[in-house]
Amino acid sequence: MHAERLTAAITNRPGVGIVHLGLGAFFRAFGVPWIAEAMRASGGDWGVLGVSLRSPTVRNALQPQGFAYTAVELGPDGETPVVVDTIETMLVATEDPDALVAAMADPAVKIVSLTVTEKGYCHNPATGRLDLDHADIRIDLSGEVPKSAPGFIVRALQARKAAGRAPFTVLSCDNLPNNGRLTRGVILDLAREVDPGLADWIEAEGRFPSTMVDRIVPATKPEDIARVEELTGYHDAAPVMHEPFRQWVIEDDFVGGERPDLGAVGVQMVADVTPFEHMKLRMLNGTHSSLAYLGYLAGYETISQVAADPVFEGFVKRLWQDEIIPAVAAPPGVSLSTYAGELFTRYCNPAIRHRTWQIAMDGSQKLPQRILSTLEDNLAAGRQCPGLMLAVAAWMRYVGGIDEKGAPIDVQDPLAETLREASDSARGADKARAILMVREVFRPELAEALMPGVTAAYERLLAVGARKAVEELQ
Ligand code: CS2
Repeated sequence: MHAERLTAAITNRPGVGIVHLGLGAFFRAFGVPWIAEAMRASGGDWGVLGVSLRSPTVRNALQPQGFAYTAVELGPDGETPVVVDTIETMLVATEDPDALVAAMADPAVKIVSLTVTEKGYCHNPATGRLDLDHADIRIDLSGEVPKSAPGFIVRALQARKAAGRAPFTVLSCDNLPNNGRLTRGVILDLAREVDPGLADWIEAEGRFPSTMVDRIVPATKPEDIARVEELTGYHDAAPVMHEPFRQWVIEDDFVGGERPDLGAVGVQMVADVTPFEHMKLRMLNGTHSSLAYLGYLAGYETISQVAADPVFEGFVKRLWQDEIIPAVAAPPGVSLSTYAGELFTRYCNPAIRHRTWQIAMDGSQKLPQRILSTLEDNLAAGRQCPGLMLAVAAWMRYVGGIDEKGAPIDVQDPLAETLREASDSARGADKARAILMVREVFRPELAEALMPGVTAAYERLLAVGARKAVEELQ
């Protein structure tokens, strides 16, 4: 049955209404199934055209399966596989950039959604503005064909304007603060370089609703593919594994009001997403990153292993209670301590093998909204934050590239080289001072305010190691 659904030529497919840039495991386990549910509930042509901006891997895996795949929910009651068949087709931007621009300019497309990760917006993490010196943006501005996600969006909007069509709604689904506003700023900055008239048109007609997205979806591992085959009897080359929990909060501000009926299937359509997104970025992603760096240094492979260590359990609970909740305004009707308790239960799910190394990736792009903004608010209010300082120090130790046993760390970060050079330029806790000078991450005033606490925490990491340094805080 499962195999038949996966391989059957799917008839009565809806037309493409959404182009999704950066179709990875997260959106296939989150947005695509949710859009499918909305179409089942209320109809509409909201089929998804998926885009890989660089690598053909996902397209190559999905094409022979008619772009259908298995999403497996890993819950307390076991594994539940579901077939998702809402992806109409996929394009790889590097193979045929013109086809992608044409697809985005098609009048049937009403929404361009994105999960391109923090670095895909080509902005400066410390300021949130487009980085005009970014290598991909330079190509967007000088080359025949665009390279970056903002580059494709601007080019396609230009084509729509020239054809007298309305713009599409740009729906960012990445973990960035005010992701809609940030995307709008980046797109307008780029459009203004291309043609001020285009920028004015986007400013007036374009819509960039902010969103909060939440579901833990670890990268699919080879053993997951084998497990899905065991479970379903079918070899799916690209299944996705996810937790049961999901939450999607979207500002209801779409061009012409055109969107799938997501509100009918549990998506929260709101006027202002800010309190939800603050809560999630600071409480979930902030502790995820803290546990990832400290846990990695302590020798743990996954978040559930870290959470099972009582020392880390005490640490993260105190972090929420003493340092994060005081810096978060609760969304209407939400109890932040209940939310923290639910997060801890999610982290403990042993079926979710979410590697500390995966979460540790791209820290230079993640830290500002996950940890530094909370620290800033606490410092301004005169609140101590030894736990968050230790987390920042652990990140610094991590990007130094050598673990506590002297083994190299595979640091994945667009600023990896800069950070490594800063770390290598000094000795002992002076390494922390040197990294605080990296202006893409720390504004000067913030660096100064963090200096005493972060260097002291870094010293403890050097002296006693991550686990003991965490224990000392209890
Ligand atoms: C994680 C997120 O990898 C990471 O940085 O913190 O992907 C996290 O799992 C999601 O935001 C959960 O919604």
